[in-house]
Amino acid sequence: MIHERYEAEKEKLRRLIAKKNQKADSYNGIYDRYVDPVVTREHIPVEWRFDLNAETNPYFMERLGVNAVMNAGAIELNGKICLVVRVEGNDRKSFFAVAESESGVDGFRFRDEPVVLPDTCPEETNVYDMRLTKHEDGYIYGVFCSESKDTSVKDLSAAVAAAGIVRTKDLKSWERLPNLVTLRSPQQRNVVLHPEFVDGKYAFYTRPMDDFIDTGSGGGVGFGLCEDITHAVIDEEKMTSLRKYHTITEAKNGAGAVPIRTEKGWIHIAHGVRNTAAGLRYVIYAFATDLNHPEKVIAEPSGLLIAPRGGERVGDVSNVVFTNGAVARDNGQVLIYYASSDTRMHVAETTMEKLVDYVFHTPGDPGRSADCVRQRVELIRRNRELLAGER
Ligand code: M1P
Repeated sequence: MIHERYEAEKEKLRRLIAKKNQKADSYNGIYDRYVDPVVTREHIPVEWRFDLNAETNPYFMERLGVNAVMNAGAIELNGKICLVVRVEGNDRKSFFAVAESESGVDGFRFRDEPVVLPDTCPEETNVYDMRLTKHEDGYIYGVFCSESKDTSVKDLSAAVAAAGIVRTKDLKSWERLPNLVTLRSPQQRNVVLHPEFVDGKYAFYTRPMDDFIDTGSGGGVGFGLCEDITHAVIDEEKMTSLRKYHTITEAKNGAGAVPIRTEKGWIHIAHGVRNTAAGLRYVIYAFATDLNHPEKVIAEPSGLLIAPRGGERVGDVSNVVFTNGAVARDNGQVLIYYASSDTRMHVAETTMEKLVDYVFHTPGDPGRSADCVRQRVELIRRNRELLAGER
């Protein structure tokens, strides 16, 4: 017998999914935020959490709770926006699940069951943060973090991060390929597959790391080529977007969404991390690379694009915004999906034109307070002259 509480919980979920999202009234001219998060733990189907049987679950308890949803890869497929969401159970293990929406800003609904990836790595403890690349070879690739316990040291928390690779055509059946091997970097996280061949090879943005948390000698976002995606091995990693002292990327950075092709260059939306007395602070930033040399940075607007604001600042890992998915639609709309504080998913909406304008016309970071204030005073004076002329 189905528990009487089931319908009430299902109705709550129906109302949540039917709720229209509104643009927030904060303004920066670059993108619009939305009032409500687009996917939260409350969006998880009731059947995924509860045993519905009144006999085996008389109190209608959550038997397999979900703690958070975050860090979703994003893609447009058959006219729908599909997010491959990182769902974290109460047991701290993450898995992937596809949530779909027509609008991309509301109405996200999870498919009937989560993604069950081929279980090919017995030592793999956790999987998370999939980037979805529609590659010109015809596959959709998912590159994600495959985390295992580091058994070579005594520290209970020691772990090893590698880049897992899967491919699909429909986000339903998935083929698992061997993990990426980077010959010169012991660990990898935040790896993104470039959507086009470069010199006839598969190209990856990497994030070389000496350690699971600290990037150590890793200087920023790397870039490497490999011949065969079914046994992906990268030897040399060139550097693209660098970590820099006293910037938003000082502690670390990492590639986020799959780069977006524009007439002027590839636009990258990534994350940067700095350390504070309150812990690490993660923000989202953007830069552009050369169309023919996707590792060569050609435009770097100063500072952050999206920072955690208001309620976004609080969650399981507070003061974090993180992106690993954006969709550029044929009508020019660009949807940037980001998680706040490792807890829920949001969207920021802009257009290709605005994104290009932002990346190529926002001044760069002059690097020192004295130069930054000069930069700002110049802007103010130009504006004052303009205002005086118009009066
Ligand atoms: O907790 C914030 C983020 O931390 C990691 O990012 P990075 O590798 O740059 O430190 C990731 O584990 C990510 O999942 C998480 O959101």
